[in-house]
Amino acid sequence: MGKDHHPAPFSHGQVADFQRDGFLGPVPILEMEEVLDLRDRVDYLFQNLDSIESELYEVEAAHMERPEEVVCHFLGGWRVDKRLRELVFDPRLTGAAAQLLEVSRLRFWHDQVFYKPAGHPGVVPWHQDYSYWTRTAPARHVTINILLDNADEDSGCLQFVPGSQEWGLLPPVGFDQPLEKIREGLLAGQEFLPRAVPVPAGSATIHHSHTLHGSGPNGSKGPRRALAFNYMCAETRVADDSEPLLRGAPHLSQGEFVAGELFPVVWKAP
Ligand SMILES: O=C(O)CCC(=O)C(=O)O
Repeated sequence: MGKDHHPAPFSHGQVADFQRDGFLGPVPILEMEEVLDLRDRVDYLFQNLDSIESELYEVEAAHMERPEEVVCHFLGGWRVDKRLRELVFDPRLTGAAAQLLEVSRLRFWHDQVFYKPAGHPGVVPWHQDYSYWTRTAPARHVTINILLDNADEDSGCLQFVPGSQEWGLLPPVGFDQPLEKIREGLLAGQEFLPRAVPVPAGSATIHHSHTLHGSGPNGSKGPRRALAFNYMCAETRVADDSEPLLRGAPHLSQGEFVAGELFPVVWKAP
């Protein structure tokens, strides 16, 4: 895509692949100079989690308790870092998400950072994103996961189970659980045949909200850092208002649109 991005960047074939498999990638998104800048910014956030924690939506609690064991994962970096905030609105991301979701208006849900230091044993257990998002409905969400480092199986690149977006909703899995935890509850016919997707720095994978995905430990000599941007259909509503949608977000009642400053519309059909 590079700088000549188009609002609908994918070919019919790529859209068909996404619909069949539930994911697409690698997709080039960022220039290398942007990657270098973002590495510094993400390192800063990672190294200062204690002081910025209150500005974020969430930091993986098990990581804070056992940082040598559990992968580092936090939500809300866009509220702290200017460049992450700009990326939320970047047409290279929003055009891609809107096309794959087939929406005429796209809304931002939240961002995430996944940080695996060199040689770190932490994994991201197999999960479906929407299993953590049922407080928003309908399920029409998509994730763009951009790598800031070259990722392969050795450094714990993402893996996906093609077709699992059709399996219905599986239970949520804690990020401190074993990689294979979800497999305990799979049904006959839910064939678990994962595909690892190596991705160069600056490129992304994009996945459907119900596609099973996970990633192994980082056995490499360098960090494996990823930025995830989660988008949804602009008509998404609050399905459960018993708790704030995200920490610090203003209260929205059940049935209301998930809207407001924290959930901007980021793309509209021309
Ligand atoms: O980067 C990873 O290993 C996990 C990413 C993930 O779960 C996501 O982007 O939804």
